[in-house]
Amino acid sequence: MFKDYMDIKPEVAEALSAGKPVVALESTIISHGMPYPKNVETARAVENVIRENGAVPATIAIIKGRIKVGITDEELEYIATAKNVAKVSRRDYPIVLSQQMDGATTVAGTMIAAEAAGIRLFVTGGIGGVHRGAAESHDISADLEELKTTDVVVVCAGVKSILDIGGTLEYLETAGVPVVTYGTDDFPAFYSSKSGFKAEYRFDDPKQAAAAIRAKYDMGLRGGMLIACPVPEKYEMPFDEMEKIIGQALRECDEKGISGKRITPFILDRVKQLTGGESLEANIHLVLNNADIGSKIAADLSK
Ligand code: PSU
Ligand code: MN
Repeated sequence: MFKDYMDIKPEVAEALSAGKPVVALESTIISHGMPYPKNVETARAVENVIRENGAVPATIAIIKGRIKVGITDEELEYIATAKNVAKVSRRDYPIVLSQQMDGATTVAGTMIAAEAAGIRLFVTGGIGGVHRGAAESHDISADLEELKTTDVVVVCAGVKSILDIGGTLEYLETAGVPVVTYGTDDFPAFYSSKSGFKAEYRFDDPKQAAAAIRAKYDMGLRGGMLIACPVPEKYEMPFDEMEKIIGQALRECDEKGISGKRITPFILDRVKQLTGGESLEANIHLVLNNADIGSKIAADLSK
């Protein structure tokens, strides 16, 4: 059974059985998405924001073949610094678990474990999506398929323009995933608050979000929900400037023949270099903001 592979941290297990709010967090953002030690500092700060709002954080990662739902500070340090940490999406689980490997879970990987643990809401930075040129490369993140089937709400800062944002929104529509912006009509583009696309629906407070999530569960509708929060204005980066930088990083990616699951980490790192670290600051603050909003929604949901 699934739970034979999973260790739920006592604090998380207690909160779940008492019906207290719990917020899941992913670990790919720690191991593959940000450099050390900013990754560890950010992960800690995110957990603190969630606690301040009365919820319990559950960062999900795989350590020596065990799925950890909620990690200790030592485990966080380990996953942030260990060599050969696999990036774990749905297809990676059977091998990583059976071979006792270390793994960092993506959005898809985290949703799978969160659902199994009974956690309904998950906070991250950005999700994977339909890549530019996907008609030829077929590069569409497994995150989208997961949102179609797995019952976990994902709070993010929209979709980065390293992806085909319009294509990603079309895919989510086909998959039957509710996409809702938070406090804005504009669908955010991760580093920027506007992408040029609008979402069909918006929430303006945690209560509205929790009510919609409750309705989804009450109806027994399978699949996730995507709540997109704009990066705080102070840390926002101009969309056009980011388009140029991302374009360059994508060309380099092509020239170097980087493919598959290595694309996203490569681009994130190059964008960080090309913006002189500014994109990393935006990334950190948008995750903190999502954690604030997500944990308030989780708190309302557990009422
Ligand atoms: N976007 C980010 N930071 C990240 C990721 C995406 O800004 O760390 C990670 C997430 O874990 C996401 C994954 O689920 O990349 C998507 O990878 P792929 O495109 O290979 O499915
Ligand atoms: Mn891909």
